[in-house]
Amino acid sequence: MEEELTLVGYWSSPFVLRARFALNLKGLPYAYVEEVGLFDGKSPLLLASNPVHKRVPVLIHNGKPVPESQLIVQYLDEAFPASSPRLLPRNPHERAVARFWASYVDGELLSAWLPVYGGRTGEERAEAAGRVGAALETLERAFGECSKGKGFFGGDTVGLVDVVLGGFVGWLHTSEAMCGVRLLDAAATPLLAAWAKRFRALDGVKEVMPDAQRLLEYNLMRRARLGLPPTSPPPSHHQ
Ligand SMILES: N[C@@H](CCC(=O)N[C@@H](CS)C(=O)NCC(=O)O)C(=O)O
Repeated sequence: MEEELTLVGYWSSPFVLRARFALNLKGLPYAYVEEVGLFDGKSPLLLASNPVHKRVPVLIHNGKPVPESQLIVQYLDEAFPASSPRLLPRNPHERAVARFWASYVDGELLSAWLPVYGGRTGEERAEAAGRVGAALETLERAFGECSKGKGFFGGDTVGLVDVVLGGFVGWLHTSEAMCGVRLLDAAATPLLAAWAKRFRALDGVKEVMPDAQRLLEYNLMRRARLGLPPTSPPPSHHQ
């Protein structure tokens, strides 16, 4: 049977990027549909395929929708077991460990990150960046354990945690311009800084990784629409 894969997405979304990375790295052909009205009137396709949360990404496989980025990544691994790389380890304990760190990214890292670009004051954003830094230090230790001295959380090849954290790499690299704090910095988290460089250079990743300047412009536009002042780093936090 011919497989039909469609991804409904939005270019700047770290969650959509995860799904794109997984599809691209596995070499699965898919149609990409940009949800142009994500913040101003969602498309009938999005409303029908994710009626509960109405958010991107949604993967539609042979007409059946799968919402939620982490579920999509895991679904692709299960639905296309012959497509490498396998993103989830075969060993049940290693698989549980990978899921733990993937869920840590959406819990600790994401909740700390949101005020870095959505915070009202420079101080608020810099304080949030400090919390992101602490979460990244924890992930630095996780990288040491999961990668076993190889290049990725998944070992020699990319795995679930690489793809999940990888969705944030483009945004994390904008932190200095947003709040004056450099994140994914070799001085603080050398393993993660090197990993981020390695990850964003991969075929299948580099083509869809959003450009930092475009993200900054997008963030300014979103902030203006939400009535928030523009981001300019407080001078005391310049590095
Ligand atoms: N937990 C979801 C989060 C998805 C999400 O927040 N998507 C945002 C774009 S970054 C969205 O669709 N926002 C539109 C809205 O909330 O109305 C996932 O992992 O897929």
